[in-house]
Amino acid sequence: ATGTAPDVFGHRVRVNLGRLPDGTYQLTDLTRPATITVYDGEGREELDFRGRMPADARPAASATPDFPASAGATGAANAQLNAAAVYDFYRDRLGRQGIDGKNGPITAVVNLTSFGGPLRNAAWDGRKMNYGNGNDKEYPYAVALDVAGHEMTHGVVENTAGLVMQGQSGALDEAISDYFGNAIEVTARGVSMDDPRAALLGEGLCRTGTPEACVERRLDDRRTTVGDYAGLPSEIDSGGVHLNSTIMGGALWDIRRALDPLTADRLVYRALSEYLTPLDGFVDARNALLAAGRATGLTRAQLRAVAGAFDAHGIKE
Ligand code: ASN
Ligand code: ZN
Repeated sequence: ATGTAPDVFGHRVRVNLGRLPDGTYQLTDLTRPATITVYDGEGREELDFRGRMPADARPAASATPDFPASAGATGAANAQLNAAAVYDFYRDRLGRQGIDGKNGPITAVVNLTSFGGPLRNAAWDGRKMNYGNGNDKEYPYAVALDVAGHEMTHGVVENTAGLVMQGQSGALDEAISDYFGNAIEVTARGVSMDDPRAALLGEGLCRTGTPEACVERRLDDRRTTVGDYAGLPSEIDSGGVHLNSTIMGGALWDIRRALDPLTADRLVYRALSEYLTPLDGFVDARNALLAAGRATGLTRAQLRAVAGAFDAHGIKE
C-alpha cells in the first residue's frame, strides 16, 4: 500500500506502507527485496534501544494511509525515504544487495532521546539505525540523507572489511562512512562536486544558522594530514575515531574530485569489500585503493591521482 506522511518540514510526501491484520497502516516499505521498517522510539532513551529492540517497540503506524500531521516531528517519513535512497545507491551504483549484502531487513528507529534530554546524534548499533530528535536548533537526525548514508555504511563496513571501531581502523571506518554518506547525498540530489556544500556532512540538520555552522564534519579540509593525528586513549571516542577520520576522509574526497565520481565510488567500494581487513589503518587503505585500482584497470594518470591525494594528507609508507 502507499500513503502520505508529513516530513520534518511539514510537507506531505508519498510513503510505502504495510497493512496489519487489524487494518492499521505501518511505515514498512515492501517494494524492494530488502524490507525497510521505521520504528517510533516514542521519545524513549536511546540506551534502551542500543543493539536491541525493546519488546514493546512498534513501527510508526496510522489508522489511515495518510499519517496525521503530528507524525512529521520525528522524521519517520524522512527515515523511510532516506533508507530507500541509500539502498538504491548501493544496488544501482555498486551492485550491493542491502546493508548485509543479502537483502536482510533494514530497520531504523526515530524519535529517541538521551538521559532525559535531546539526543543530538544518530548511530548504527550493529543491527539498525537509531536517530535522535536533536535540540531546538536542529531537525531530527533522520532528516539528513548523508547521515543516513553514513550510518548504513557502518553496517556495510561491518559486513565487508569488518574494520574494528578503535584507533586507526576505527577512523578509517568513520572516513569510509563519511565518504559514502556524502557521495550518496550528492548523487541522489544531483549536487556538483564543485558545490562547496558537497563536502559537508550533516549540513541539512540545521534549523537555524548557516549550514557551515552546524555541520558534523567536512571532507574538504586539505590541511588535515597524519601529522594532525591525535593518539587519544581508547576510552575517549574509541581513540579519536571521529577526530582523526577526516585525515582519511579528506584524502578519499580528494580522490572523488580527481577521478570521476562513479569511478571513485567503485574504487573505494572494491577496496572496502575485497582488500581491507579488520585491523587495517590509513596506509593499508592507500595500498588497498591502489591495488583495487590496478585490478580494475585504472590508467596510470588515475593511479597517480589516487597516490597524490594520499600523499597530500601524509598517508604514505
Ligand atoms: N554519529 C556517530 C557515528 O555514526 C555516532 C557514534 O558515535 N557512534 O559515528
Ligand atoms: Zn560513524
